[in-house]
Amino acid sequence: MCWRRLTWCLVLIGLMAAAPAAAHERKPNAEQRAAKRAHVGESRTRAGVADAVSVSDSASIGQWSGPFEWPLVAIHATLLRTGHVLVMDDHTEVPAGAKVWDPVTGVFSEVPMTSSDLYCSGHSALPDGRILVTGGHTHIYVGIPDVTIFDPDTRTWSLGPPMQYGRWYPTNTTLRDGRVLVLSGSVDCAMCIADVPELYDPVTRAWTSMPALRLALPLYPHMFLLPDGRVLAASTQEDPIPTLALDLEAGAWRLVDLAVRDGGSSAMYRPGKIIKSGTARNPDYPPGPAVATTYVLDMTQPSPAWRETAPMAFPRTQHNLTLLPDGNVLASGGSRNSDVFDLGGSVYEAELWSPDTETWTTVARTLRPRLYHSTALLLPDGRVLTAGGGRFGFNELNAEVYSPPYLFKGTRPIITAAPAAVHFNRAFTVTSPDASDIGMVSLLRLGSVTHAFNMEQRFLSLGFSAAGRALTIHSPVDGNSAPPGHYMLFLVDRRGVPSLAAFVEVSAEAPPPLTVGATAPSVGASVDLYGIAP
Ligand SMILES: [Cu+2]
Repeated sequence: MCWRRLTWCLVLIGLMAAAPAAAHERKPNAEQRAAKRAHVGESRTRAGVADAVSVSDSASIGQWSGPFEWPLVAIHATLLRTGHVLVMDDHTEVPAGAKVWDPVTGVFSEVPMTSSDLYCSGHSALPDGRILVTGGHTHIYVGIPDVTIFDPDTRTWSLGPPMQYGRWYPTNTTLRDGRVLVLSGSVDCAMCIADVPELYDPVTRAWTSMPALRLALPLYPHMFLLPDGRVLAASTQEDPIPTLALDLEAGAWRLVDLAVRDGGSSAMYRPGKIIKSGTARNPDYPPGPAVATTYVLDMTQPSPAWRETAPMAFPRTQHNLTLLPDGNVLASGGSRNSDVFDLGGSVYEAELWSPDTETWTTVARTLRPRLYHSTALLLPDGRVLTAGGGRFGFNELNAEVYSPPYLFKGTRPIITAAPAAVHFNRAFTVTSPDASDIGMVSLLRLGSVTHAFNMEQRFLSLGFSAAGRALTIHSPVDGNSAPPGHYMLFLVDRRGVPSLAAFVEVSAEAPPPLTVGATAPSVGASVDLYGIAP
């Protein structure tokens, strides 16, 4: 742990002095009661996606269902390899505040967790599908070093070996061999960033600290494992930053793009290609307006730099970007300003981004705001769950589910058989009566989302050929393209209509060793992470 550089500390102290007090402890119970009264719908969702089609509009703008009353604020949401969703709230508000939601039946199961408050933790899936939760909450800006693991089969929690540092708002990034890199998070004050990266090995159940790579990234950095094995820091939850990449094998941070481009949410929409849009904003800062700007970065180019593309139709902060099986990106929720108490700033319209045209299209509106602490998650049936928002600001004890336009364009292709597991860089077979009509085979890692960033989602379009009812598909070449673990495989027809997902475990026959270099870090003398002159 260290204090951030003095200039940054002074700026933040100034901001904090003007910020609303007791950010994560506010309990607007009257608002919660009002929210319950305002909610319509039912407490269970149905699996059907086409049973309420409202004719032609839905084929162009999609359709929202809900809101459905929920028993907790979905601050954290993770798709499990069982097809269920692990949801977590602030445990001080909802004792043992974790539940599992079944998207097919709409039923919640209790999965009590009482040894730590996992609010504002990091989370990701281990290669076997268990969920690794790092850090959590004791107080605003005070993290815990706890490591908590959820088993989706037994629906039980266990404690792993603790990290060296307490972390509140950390980011987990799964690496090519299934190890998990954990970065950032507050230790015990607003300026006390856990700047030493830590690496968890699920085989040895041991942590490795990497003090030579220390870097005080702002909270919840948007990290991406690139196809070449580097780990990109594209932006963060709270502040714009210059763009850096961590080369673990060389043991160095390298500057990618010195230009500070804002991004409130980010996603890797193709291997090595990142989109970010809107405004990064810590809601503890004084409120400010959001922007609609959108940038893309192609890390497969020799000299990558952010390139501005057409903006969203609406300024947003605290929105979510969700990768879809047809390769497009959904922006949902967020606010025109960072005042979490101003529901008037809510953006209800969703937008779809096409990587082909690099433009946004406004689609259907939600009924509820999705502001700070809201989540969005791709489900195995191709719909997108949005839920939560609150526990600082208005508590949204409800969820809505979006059916994108592709679910209103006719019959869905069918997967009749798919392997449960594949190894890297192999051909495998999926059978479908629609094989001759398939235009894309997409593979999406199961999402794990909180604080406007999905730490796990990634999209791959797999090479394939069709013969009769068989599709011969080429698996991801290695763990840098697709870290070992569980994925949703979709067949997408030539109209862009996806099948239901088949769950596929992707792994190496023998995991390649990942060596971590011991040389000193090299961030670059001219780099100022926070845009503040030294
Ligand atoms: Cu939080």
